[in-house]
Amino acid sequence: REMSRWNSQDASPPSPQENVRVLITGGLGQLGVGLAQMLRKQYGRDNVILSDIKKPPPHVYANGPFVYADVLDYKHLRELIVNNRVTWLVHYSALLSAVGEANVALARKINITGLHNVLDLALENCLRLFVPSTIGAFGPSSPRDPAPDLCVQRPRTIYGVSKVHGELMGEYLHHKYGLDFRCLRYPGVISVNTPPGGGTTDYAVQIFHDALSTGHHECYLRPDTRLPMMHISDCHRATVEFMQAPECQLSLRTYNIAAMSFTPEEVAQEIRKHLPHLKVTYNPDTVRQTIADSWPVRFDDTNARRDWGWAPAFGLEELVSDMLRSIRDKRT
Ligand code: AKB
Repeated sequence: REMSRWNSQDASPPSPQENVRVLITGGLGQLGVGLAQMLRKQYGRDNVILSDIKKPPPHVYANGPFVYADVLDYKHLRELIVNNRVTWLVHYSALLSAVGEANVALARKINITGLHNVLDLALENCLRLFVPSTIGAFGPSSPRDPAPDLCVQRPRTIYGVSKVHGELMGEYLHHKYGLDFRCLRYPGVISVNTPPGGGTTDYAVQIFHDALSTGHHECYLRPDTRLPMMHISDCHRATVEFMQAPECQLSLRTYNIAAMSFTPEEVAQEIRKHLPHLKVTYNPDTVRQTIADSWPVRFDDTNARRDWGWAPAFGLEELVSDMLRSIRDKRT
């Protein structure tokens, strides 16, 4: 697998007229299905291919193409990209912070080896490549309130280390070979339809389900743990708008995006405006509390706002109303 393919005569970057054909890896995690839905509205159902190593539920098959793809299988991934004339790759396959600490070897394999495969394939096939990064790419020595785009990044989780590695590799290949690498640092993402899997910010999804079912949430973080968060529809819209931004507008290749920051107690208070009887008890677990304490409490996203017009639609109030309404709708 030689990187020099990028310089050969047979590969040229896609022209603006060229059909956008998207492949999403790790498509059955928290973010893939919703992003595919948004992209399909703009580029057509069959031009957005979801992939994962798991068997999807029937509605995923019904809504558009789905293929098996293991990011550790370089040759098969290459075959998919070539046969499907893929032009954009969205690389969602990764182990999140808490689950990564519980299985460092697997996290290293998926988050680093898998990323290397995707970077090589993007170079070789002149793809526009999106790789998400995270608030977890910062650590205890980073400025936390707010964390700017460019600062010290010494994360203490394998997840964070792999994400910093991804940011740096992508930017290196962009500067050296012109890879169209694009990376957003996501806050904790709050969604209804697709649960998060093994993150430190997951409580902020579970608390809504508990509020509507038992009326009691046991939180694994302290009540005053403030973290940046975002509604999933803002996250998808940011991703699509960033992928569509003309290259000449991008002064960076890795941007923070922000929407709101809250603590467990603040989100609980906002939920109590709708459900006054919500009870929250706190039982901090050492692993997730230590991770959260090392992450930014606020994100500075002025560069994203200036360069490509990022603006969130959801604040805490809108997020809480929308989550409660959506969960209720789903149940009826
Ligand atoms: C996690 O908690 O690991 C993720 C993230 C903030 O990247 N949700």
